[in-house]
Amino acid sequence: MPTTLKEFESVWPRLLEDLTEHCKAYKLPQQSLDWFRRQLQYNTVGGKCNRGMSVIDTSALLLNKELTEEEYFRSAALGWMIELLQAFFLVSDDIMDSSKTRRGAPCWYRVPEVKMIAINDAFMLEASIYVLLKKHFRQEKSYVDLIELFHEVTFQTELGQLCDLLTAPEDEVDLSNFSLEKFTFIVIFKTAYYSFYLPVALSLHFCGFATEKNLNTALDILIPMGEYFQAQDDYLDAFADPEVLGKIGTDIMDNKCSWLINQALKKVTPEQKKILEDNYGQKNSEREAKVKALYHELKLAEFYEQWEEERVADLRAKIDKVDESEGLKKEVFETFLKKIYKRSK
Ligand code: DMA
Ligand code: MG
Ligand code: MG
Ligand code: MG
Repeated sequence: MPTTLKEFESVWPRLLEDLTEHCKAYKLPQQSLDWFRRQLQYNTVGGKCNRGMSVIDTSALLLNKELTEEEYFRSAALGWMIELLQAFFLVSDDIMDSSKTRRGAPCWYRVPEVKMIAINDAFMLEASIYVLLKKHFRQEKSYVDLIELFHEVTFQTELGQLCDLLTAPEDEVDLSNFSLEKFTFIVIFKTAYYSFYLPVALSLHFCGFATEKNLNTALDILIPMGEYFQAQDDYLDAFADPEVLGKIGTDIMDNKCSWLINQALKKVTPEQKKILEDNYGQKNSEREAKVKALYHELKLAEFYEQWEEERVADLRAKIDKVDESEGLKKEVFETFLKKIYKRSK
């Protein structure tokens, strides 16, 4: 049985207490401690937690048994470290993308008393990973591998964010800057490594199955899966109901090299291209609406649905070929794919 959000969330208070104790040892003034606890809660808890929970589900599948209480706690702790990493990226991403809402609430930097303190808060979310990793995994043979994995995946994500931001300058809209090649680099680096490869790689280390072959197989499937997931994120940015999605899309106004604009550019007539040139990347909701209307005219939603079926068929074919001889299981990837196929949030 896959774990539930309720079970996963029940582990969080213990980790919050670990972080609190660490600060108390430094005699951190009460006001700062209260702030740190509040922002940890605000930014880390309340999401879908698919990334975090998949460390637990993957571990149960790899070990082929129900996890003991101790194993559950430890794999959940690794899962929460991914959620902390995600919180660090999201708090920063929302500042850089001028976003308004996240998980149905104001983005942290938009809470009136927070503003740019959010920058330091983001750093502290990241640093918390290594406090917890040291406390709970210091004695493991895999400790250095786990640290290196978090460091490398963080660097990869930051490369993706860099390319995402540089491809979307605020003051200069030049649609010829976009291409599917750039899109592919951006989404693999900013999303696929930390959202898809990281949970499975952590679980492989945790279970003692982190052979080179297994890690490579994981990369080979999870990077394209993450690519598909971020194309979905880009599609939902324009087409989903913000109430359901929990965030208001900003990609058109932010001049992003998204999946939709790249597909639109392949389909437009010269007249339609002019509409994009005049209206894309402007902080103006009427212009944004014109771009969305063109997306509808180009039938991008229907095209997306068809594209999704092809991607999923490719992924299923890849999963089918997984070599299970070193302890990896096809089911790990099947479960992952099931969670994101046709998602609406
Ligand atoms: C997501 O990019 C990538 C990271 C590292 C947060 P995004 O800006 O499309 O995410 P969202 O749509 O959630 O703001
Ligand atoms: Mg964003
Ligand atoms: Mg972004
Ligand atoms: Mg997005």
